Amino acid sequence: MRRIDWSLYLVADTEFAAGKDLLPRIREAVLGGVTVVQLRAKDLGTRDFLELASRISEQLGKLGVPFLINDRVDISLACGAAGVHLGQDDMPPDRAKKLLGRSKIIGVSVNTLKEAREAERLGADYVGLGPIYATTTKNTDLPIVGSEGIRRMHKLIDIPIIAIGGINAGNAADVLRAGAAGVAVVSAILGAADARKAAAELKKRVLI
Ligand code: TZP
Ligand code: MG
Repeated sequence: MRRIDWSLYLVADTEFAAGKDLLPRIREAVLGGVTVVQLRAKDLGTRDFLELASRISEQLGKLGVPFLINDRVDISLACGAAGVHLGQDDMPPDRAKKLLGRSKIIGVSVNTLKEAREAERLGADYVGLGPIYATTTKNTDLPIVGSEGIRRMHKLIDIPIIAIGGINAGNAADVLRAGAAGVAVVSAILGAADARKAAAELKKRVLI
């Protein structure tokens, strides 16, 4: 796997962005400083998901930013993405790696140290740890991790920790100081009127 700059990770969520065109927003966000993009499309069928993923993949290829697909190994392969982001109920990372090959990136969502250790053992390249703070973007009853939870995990696992959930320009620096390799956001960028400006504002706080 090539070296990735995890510092500002945009989760491009089609449900959150409903009614708005994601492509120009993603482009603006990258121009503002986003370093990784994941497409999360829980509301799209396979055909629409693949069509959108292919357009984003082409755009991000030109911009030189790695592109990951949420949940779907098949869509990741079909659109030529850099990898996949898997939840606890999705395909285990070792099986996904077998299908995708060693050069592709595999991320796993975790909420506990046990889940993070298991993801690392099974060959995940990074973990997405959350929710760090309260968020209304994702319906979840998982416990809040907080910056202390990042700090504890950082001591015990070797793969990068990407923090997610309720992160904005006001708390991003705390998250990085606790040991996260980057911050992942939905609303802090996609909910802003100006995605480029919002990304640039976050970027200033996550530069180490
Ligand atoms: N996973 C854990 S929290 C979350 C996801 C996808 C939502 C993050 O959204 P926001 O708007 O950055 O809090
Ligand atoms: Mg999933």
